[in-house]
Amino acid sequence: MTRPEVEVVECDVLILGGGMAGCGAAYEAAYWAKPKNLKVVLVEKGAIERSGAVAMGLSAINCYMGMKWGENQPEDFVRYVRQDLMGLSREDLVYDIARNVDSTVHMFEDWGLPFFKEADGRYKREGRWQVMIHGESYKPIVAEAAKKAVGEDNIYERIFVSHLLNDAKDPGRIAGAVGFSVREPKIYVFKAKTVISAAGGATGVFRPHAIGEGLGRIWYAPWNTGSAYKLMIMAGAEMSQFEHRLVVARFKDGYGPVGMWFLLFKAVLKNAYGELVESKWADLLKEWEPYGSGKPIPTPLRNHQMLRDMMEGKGPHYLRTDEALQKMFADVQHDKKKVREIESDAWEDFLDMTMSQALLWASENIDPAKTPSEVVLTEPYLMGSHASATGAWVSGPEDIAPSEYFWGYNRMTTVRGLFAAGDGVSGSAHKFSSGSYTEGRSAGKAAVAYVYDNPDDPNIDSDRVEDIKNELWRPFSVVDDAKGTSTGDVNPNYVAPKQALHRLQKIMDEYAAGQSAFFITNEPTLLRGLELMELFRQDLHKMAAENLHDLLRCWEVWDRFWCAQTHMQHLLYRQETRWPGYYYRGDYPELDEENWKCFANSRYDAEQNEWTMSKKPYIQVVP
Ligand code: SFD
Ligand code: AMP
Repeated sequence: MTRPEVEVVECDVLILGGGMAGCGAAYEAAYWAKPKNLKVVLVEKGAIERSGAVAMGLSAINCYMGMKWGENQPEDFVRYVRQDLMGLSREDLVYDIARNVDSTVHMFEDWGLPFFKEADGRYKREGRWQVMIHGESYKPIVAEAAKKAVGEDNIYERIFVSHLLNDAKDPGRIAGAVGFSVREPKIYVFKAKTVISAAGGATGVFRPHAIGEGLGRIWYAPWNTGSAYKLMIMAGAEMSQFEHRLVVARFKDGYGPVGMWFLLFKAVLKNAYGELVESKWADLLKEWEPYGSGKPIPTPLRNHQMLRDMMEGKGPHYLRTDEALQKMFADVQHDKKKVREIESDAWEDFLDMTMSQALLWASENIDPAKTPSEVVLTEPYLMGSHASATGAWVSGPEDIAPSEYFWGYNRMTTVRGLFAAGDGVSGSAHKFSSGSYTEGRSAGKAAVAYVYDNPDDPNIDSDRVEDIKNELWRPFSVVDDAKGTSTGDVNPNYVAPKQALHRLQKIMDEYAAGQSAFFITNEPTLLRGLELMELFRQDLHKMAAENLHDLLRCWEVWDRFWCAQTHMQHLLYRQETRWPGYYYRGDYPELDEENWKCFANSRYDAEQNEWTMSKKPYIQVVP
């Protein structure tokens, strides 16, 4: 590969990732930036019209209060999230999203997103927090608004951001980022007064169910590789709840979501012998008080019940779509038109969001009204926007954050001028697409305020940039140096990115509580896993790229590697099992409210290659 050309881009606000949070940040930052003519730039590895977790579309907006209809208040939502997360949430952040999310959703409707409506004009509810949309074009609608807000010239697409730049004179402050084009040999150096990390959660860290040709058929977006986290970890930002992860029940092999089936269609989960999993294992919940008896049953505890049933050998487990739909048909007296509508909603759920599930049903001759469908638990994902809370430790909003959670600007990390949003922020689960966008808006507004208060130019260390350039292109020189020693993928002198990915997924699956280990680990297992990770790291410098696509894959492996390392450090640190069904510490199998009802935080020191772990208090904000 030829040596890359370098382009330097200077701006005030730099947004990394044009997904839900990134588009929200762009929309809001552009508004507040106008009075002083500040420049807002957004960088995206794909094309924002169809990038990120919402690329395929969605069939519901899972975070909407409905305050104008008196449906819910922000306080209700905080209590719900607290219960689902088994006690541990940053209630200031959750409240902040809840109080603003409705206005975001109303904007989406103004921009043309079609909603299912009730006769009185309300959004049709799937569940208490979820509203139904015809959402195949959700992402193009949201992206268009972001483009209009910041101007197309300020959107840099097909650029993979790989490094953050700390200020040369003040390393505790952010100065910009570096990325490379996935279309031409070109490196971009972005010099910025403030940066918002909104580059999504991490999939592919653990070995999934489908391997080989099916490798990418997972539930969460396969192209989200944990960049939001890796960038912040390497820049020295404090991370929180990085031991947390999401493991969810999904339709087997197609990975279609189950929410609409549980909540709207009232389908139930039964084992192969017709036993109702939830009631059969109701007593299990008593071991997890005070959360076990709360409502709803926390997502990890629902998993825990299913896992116990699996270990008793009672699978396969089925979501009884057949029973649920037949009951609904009977309720409408088998009126043909109404039956058709119910069937069409059921199929649209997948056609809007996870087409593979609809295709799988068609190819397996499954009519959901006649045949139940298998459900499995996924491999773990690292993300902060679903029933999960992995991410950066950020400052809360000044009017509600307790002093322990406040250091100046809403959603600013512990690195000055570096903000996070969406999957990137920890402790504020259940924000989903609408909450992530809302959080992006908050971060965008606060980032502009930061620039108003800190107008001085950042200082870029040119030696550091030179080092990064060489590091980025290393996978090409590895191939050049190894030319002629062998052919194809198998070469004694290098590792193909896919081989590296498989090796990472195997270590994580076996040592860090993956699905084949039934989500169990302990200290000796984790320590052995960390040894293997260290050996793996040495080999990773031998990753090889023949073209720009390979280069992208190499750097995606590095993202996942750093997420994996940090995840393991956190698993090791928290000496309890707080979220059974997500993971179990075999050596600390119980909840320990006295010692561990707190946040576990980490900071990585890249120069020393050391993690510093600490506890941060949980403070109840909402009674
Ligand atoms: O029910 C770089 N989600 C759902 N949310 C809902 O509100 N309703 C639903 O129905 C949802 N369902 C669902 C969902 C997701 C998926 C995949 C399915 C079903 C199949 C969750 C939301 O989508 C999710 O919470 C938000 O999208 C999170 O927002 P954000 O902004 O944190 O992540 P993103 O949208 O994926 O955007 C990240 C962007 O960063 C880019 N990127 N750019 C530059 N350089 C790099 N190195 C980069 N790395 C990544 C990405 O390309 C992307 O654009 S249900 O099943 O839960
Ligand atoms: P999912 O389709 O599983 O991603 O879930 C969509 C929404 O429904 C999320 O807000 C989930 O928390 C919620 N949900 C899914 N299954 C259940 C369930 N069995 N009980 C309560 N809430 C659920």
